Amino acid sequence: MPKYVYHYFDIRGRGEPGRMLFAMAGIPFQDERIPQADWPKHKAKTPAGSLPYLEIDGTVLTQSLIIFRHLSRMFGLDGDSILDKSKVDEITAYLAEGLANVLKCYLGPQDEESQKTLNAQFVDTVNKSCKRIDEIISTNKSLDGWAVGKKLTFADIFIFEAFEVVLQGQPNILDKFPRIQSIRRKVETHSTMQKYLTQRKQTPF
Ligand SMILES: N[C@@H](CCC(=O)N[C@@H](CS)C(=O)NCC(=O)O)C(=O)O
Repeated sequence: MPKYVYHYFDIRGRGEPGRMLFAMAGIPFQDERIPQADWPKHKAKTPAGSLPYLEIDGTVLTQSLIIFRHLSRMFGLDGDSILDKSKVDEITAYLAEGLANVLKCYLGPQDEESQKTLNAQFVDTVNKSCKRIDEIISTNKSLDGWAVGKKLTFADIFIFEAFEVVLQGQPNILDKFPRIQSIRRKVETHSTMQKYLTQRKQTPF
């Protein structure tokens, strides 16, 4: 296995699904957590001026979704057939969009007016995303209860983590989506994930 160094802030935020992929696959990696306060002195030295980025034996990958896709492929968590892989990608794209809008609420301007606009934007994106993700899950003919195909993929991991952040702000957002809730419970109670989730560093988001 290559030597992996994963650079992100000391939060779950946009980067956590990468850490969860390593945990699910049982692959060791160096978890570099940059304190927010130190970011200005690090930024110019990073490959893209933003986080996360991943070093693989010294070769750099940027863009969270590309990093997640790479690790999913490496660890066999990207879906079996070509069509399944694309469904995993589709779900991932919706979740990333929703998560980016939630993070704007946490990391963007905190005044009341901006928060109102950002919140409305995030609720709208998440509702649309849930509807489409739910449709994809409902077309899975396998009875194993995962989002795509017969076994756990990155789509399930990301469904768990993205909504973990979303539910903090909108606790009822999944009430109309029992299939999504069921997948989140399956991930949460999966032995490897359960162990990771109880041991991972606790951060506000
Ligand atoms: N499209 C990029 C966006 C990365 C991004 O904006 N990361 C944020 C943290 S979640 C960041 O580095 N912010 C600090 C900055 O841009 O100076 C990705 O998905 O990796």
